[in-house]
Amino acid sequence: MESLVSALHAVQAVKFGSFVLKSGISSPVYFDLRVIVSHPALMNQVSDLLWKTANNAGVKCSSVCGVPYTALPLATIICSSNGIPMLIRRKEAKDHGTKRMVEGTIIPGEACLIIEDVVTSGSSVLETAQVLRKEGLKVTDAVVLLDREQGGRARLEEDGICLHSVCSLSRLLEILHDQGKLDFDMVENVKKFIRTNASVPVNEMINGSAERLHNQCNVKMHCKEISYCARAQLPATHPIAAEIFKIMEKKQTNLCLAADVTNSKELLQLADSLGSEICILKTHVDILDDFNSDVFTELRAIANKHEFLIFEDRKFADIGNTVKHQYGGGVYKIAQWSDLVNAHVVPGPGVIKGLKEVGMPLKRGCLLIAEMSSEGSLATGDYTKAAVKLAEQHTDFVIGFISSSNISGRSEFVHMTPGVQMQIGVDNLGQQYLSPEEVINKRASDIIIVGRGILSAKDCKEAARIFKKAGWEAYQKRLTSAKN
Ligand code: S5P
Repeated sequence: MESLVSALHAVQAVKFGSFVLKSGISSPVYFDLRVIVSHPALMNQVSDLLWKTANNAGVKCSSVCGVPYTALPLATIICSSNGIPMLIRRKEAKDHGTKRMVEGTIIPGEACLIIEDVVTSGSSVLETAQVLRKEGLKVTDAVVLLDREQGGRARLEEDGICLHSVCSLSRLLEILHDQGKLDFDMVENVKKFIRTNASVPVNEMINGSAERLHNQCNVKMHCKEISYCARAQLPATHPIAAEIFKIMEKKQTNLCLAADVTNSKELLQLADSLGSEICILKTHVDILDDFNSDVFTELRAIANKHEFLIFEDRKFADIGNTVKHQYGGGVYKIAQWSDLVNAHVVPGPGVIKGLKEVGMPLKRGCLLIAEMSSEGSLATGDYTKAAVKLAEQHTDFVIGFISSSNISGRSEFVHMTPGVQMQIGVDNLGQQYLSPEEVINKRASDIIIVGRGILSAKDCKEAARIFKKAGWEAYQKRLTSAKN
């Protein structure tokens, strides 16, 4: 192991210093295991260790398949040296001839072992497993050179795949430290970076500054590579955000209904009839003509029945002491029935601290309004960046943002985007609309908030289904394109 780690370091497959990643973030570590193809002795050593790791774990398989592309040559060496049949997974089906996704002789029912270079979220192993399973093969094990210890193992286990790793990131750091190649500060620095940037792929570097990239495009794309489900398991994810991610994955929906109706009965009817299509129901309690507290007891029961969370869109924007009363008391007693609330950041951290005093004991979460969908909004640029910073300082209560895109690039935060209709447009009061595809796929946000796009439809249930489908398809497209 020591010699392997030393060799990986020597060929710069693992580098330490200061790197600007494709995502715009600055990282103290950079992995590029692709370089090992230029070092035949190292290729043999890695292949040998991968195979030994699988054997030592008692893995039995009839064939081996490498996740394209880096692990392909590793699988080739393993198969050739050990006399094991190999299967090749295509990244895209051939557009002529057999249209096969897997090349080689497939014997349905037989076990195929997956080989991979690095596992982060586990998504690329999972994708290969799905393709192999579709062909009737059994996939129960995967062996990886480096486990970054960022939730991949748990994610794969959920899908019935046991992950065996030659080396973990913490072991690699330990070895390099013992060999005098990394000082203590750098080890701690990398550990901290990996912990707080759980989903950032550190194998895509750009030349240029993070700032420049950020200015070009406000969308931080690195969230794209990992599923809602995997994000639920990240250590930094707040329990409320984890619950949202789990509901989204289970119900296959990233739709939040903006239930902007003025009558309680209508609100409850909507919640019950559309509950199965949504992950969150957003209310404006102060627009109800006939508010009484029983309505929200009933709404909670409906939310439990259909598994969605309730988000009161109160947009708190006062000093801490005032918002505390507004949130916990008054007629509405919002904190008693709403899982989530939101706040403007214009008052500074006090607004979060005030809300926190009421919300934290009740295990509630809060979204910061970092951007708005209305024409001429002042929540842009430095204001938006300041909102992200505030969220980072209050992760025990803040679970994400109201924003037009993925502004934080952090997988543990939820990004919710209002101003969504099937067609781009503007209403007569300056509300600007984007499509689900634009919001979820192109801008890498997580949840679409839809009000009138559903409420003004002749058939609200059908309209909700259309938005649900469009939002989910855009999410799947995003995951797929991130992997290619
Ligand atoms: O910037 C924002 C923030 C929010 S929360 N723009 C918004 O439109 N909203 C809310 O989203 C707004 O209060 C309304 O409840 C919903 C959008 O409704 P629609 O009918 O325009 O889809």
